[in-house]
Amino acid sequence: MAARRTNLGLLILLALALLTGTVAFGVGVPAGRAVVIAHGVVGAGLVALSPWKAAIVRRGMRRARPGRWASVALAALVVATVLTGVAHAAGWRVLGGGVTTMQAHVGAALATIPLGVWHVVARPAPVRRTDLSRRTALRAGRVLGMAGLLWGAAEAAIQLGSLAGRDRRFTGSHELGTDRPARMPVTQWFTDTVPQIDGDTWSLTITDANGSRRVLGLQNLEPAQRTRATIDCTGGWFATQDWEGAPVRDLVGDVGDARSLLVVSHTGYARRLPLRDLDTLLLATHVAGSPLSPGHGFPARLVAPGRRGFWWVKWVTEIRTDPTPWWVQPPFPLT
Ligand code: HEM
Ligand code: HEM
Ligand SMILES: Nc1nc2c(c(=O)[nH]1)N[C@H]1C(S)=C(S)[C@@H](COP(=O)(O)O)O[C@H]1N2
Ligand SMILES: [Mo]
Repeated sequence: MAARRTNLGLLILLALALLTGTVAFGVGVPAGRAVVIAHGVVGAGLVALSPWKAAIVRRGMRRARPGRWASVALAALVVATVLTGVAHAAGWRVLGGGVTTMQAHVGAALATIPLGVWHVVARPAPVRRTDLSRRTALRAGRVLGMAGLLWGAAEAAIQLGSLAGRDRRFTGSHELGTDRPARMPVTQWFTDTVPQIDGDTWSLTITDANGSRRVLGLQNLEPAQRTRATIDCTGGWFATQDWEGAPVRDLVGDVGDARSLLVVSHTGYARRLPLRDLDTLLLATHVAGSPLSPGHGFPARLVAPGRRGFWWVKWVTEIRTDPTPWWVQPPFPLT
């Protein structure tokens, strides 16, 4: 295979890996499984192209151009990304030092972006008209076929070898602490720390579509509904629990023409949810029959079935119904 075409193939695969990986992070319902599988196949495609790239690398290293060590650093990061991806899939949930394998995977993947951009600018592989040929299509098909086989072989090894990763969810996450909330990790997105909140003085402010406000205390929140739902953290674990609390529908009052629900934490952390979720949302005060622990959101946290963990706002102090569309926010939290 021509070097230029190999490099173009790598460029496409790298871009697709970053894209599908990011989308996989948003997956909360089984239909998203396709994206997660596609992500694995794209990663395998990089591995499938590596014998051809190895020849390019040898030639490039002999030329000894300035910046070649930056290319080597890029290679190290891509290898680390693939290895942590496969390790996570196989069941190696925690890498060490409090860092999950999935966190390391995403960290290494994001670090490839600046080096990758530099590499492509410094060592371009221009696209030619003749690249749009039957031959290229056949070769691309062959690489995809190899990638599929590689991915299938890895998945078969995980299943047949009975590795810990065999029971992972459609998001790739591993089960941890189902029906035993005390075994569930206490997880913050980036910067939050667990606040100590006094249940007697805590209050919840609810603003409806007309702007009228109500303030509730913990004694006003009847655990009237039980919902069995799965929290699935992008850190790579999930747990299914019986959550009890107040249906958010019963709390918010008049929704009028509102489009979203802003749920704000005592810590300032917040997510905006589409109003169509209203009937499934629960403001939980209890889990598995006991009040929430401080780490898991005492006195009240959002339960958002079908959504990834970062939507499950802990230590809720405010719920606001308003006309802003839910997507007017960063796709992932920033704090
Ligand atoms: C998985 C992603 C990639 C990795 C890990 C990687 C790594 C490397 C390494 C280690 C070298 C040898 C050192 C050097 O010449 O700087 C190299 C050379 C090179 N790379 Fe990449 N590369 C990747 C993707 C790409 C892409 C996307 C392009 C272009 C679109 C590209 C174009 C080149 C070129 C033209 C050379 C020089 C070959 C020569 O001098 O004969 N590479 N790459
Ligand atoms: C350079 C970019 C990336 C590469 C080469 C890459 C590669 C891989 C590979 C090879 C796997 C193992 C798949 C399997 O064996 O099933 C994997 C898994 C995974 N990656 Fe990535 N990845 C990249 C970026 C990302 C990003 C940016 C994210 C999220 C923001 C992400 C999220 C995931 C997830 C959730 C899994 C688990 C899937 C499963 O267990 O089946 N990846 N990745
Ligand atoms: N206030 C607040 N709520 C939050 C977060 C946070 O950082 N701050 N992290 C979210 C993320 S990423 C996850 S996975 C879940 C984790 O819930 P747990 O700690 O009860 O397991 O809480 C969510 N709610
Ligand atoms: Mo999370």
